[in-house]
Amino acid sequence: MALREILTYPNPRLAIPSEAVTEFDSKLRTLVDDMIETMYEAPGIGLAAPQIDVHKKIFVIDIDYETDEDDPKILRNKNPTVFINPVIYNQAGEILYKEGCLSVPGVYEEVKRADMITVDFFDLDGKKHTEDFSGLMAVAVQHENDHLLGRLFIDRLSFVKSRSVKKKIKRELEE
Ligand code: QAP
Ligand code: CO
Repeated sequence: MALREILTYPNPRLAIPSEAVTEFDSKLRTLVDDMIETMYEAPGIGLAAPQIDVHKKIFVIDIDYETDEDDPKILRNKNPTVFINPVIYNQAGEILYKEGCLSVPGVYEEVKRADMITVDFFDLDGKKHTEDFSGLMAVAVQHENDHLLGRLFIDRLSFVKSRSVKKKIKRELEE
């Protein structure tokens, strides 16, 4: 197990579209283990492979875990789901959620997404799953799937808001 470095905006490598996974082997398991470890350490509730500069269609999500009140290093109720080669369809309803992203640290903005989705995806054993998601899990899946397309949540804000958020980040990096 190893921690991987997380790319941050405006790194242009975050815009590279990911390719499908073809080999369900031990190398894939090690990569996913590292992604899960990196997500919990951050800490975050989702991480996509391109965020650690691996441009493959993989993301991990865990919206269930909790950190110990006394020792934030202790995590309880871990329940990570691994999504490989996901395809989202049957998008319905609307949900507004104030999103953040480990690749855009310190920025939180409301994004409108579908509130009900169906997702086809593969697990580490290469087994196909079809599952429905709503609420925070639907938001997380759409957010992470955007990473596989080379898109960030700050690309989904209004034209004016998106431009001002990006300018602010770049300005703060120059200081
Ligand atoms: C994506 O986001 C997501 O700015 C996962 O300083 C977002 O884990 C899924 C984080 C919204 C569902 C709803 C962000 C940590 C973590 C920061 C994250 C930060 C530290 C973001
Ligand atoms: Co993100």
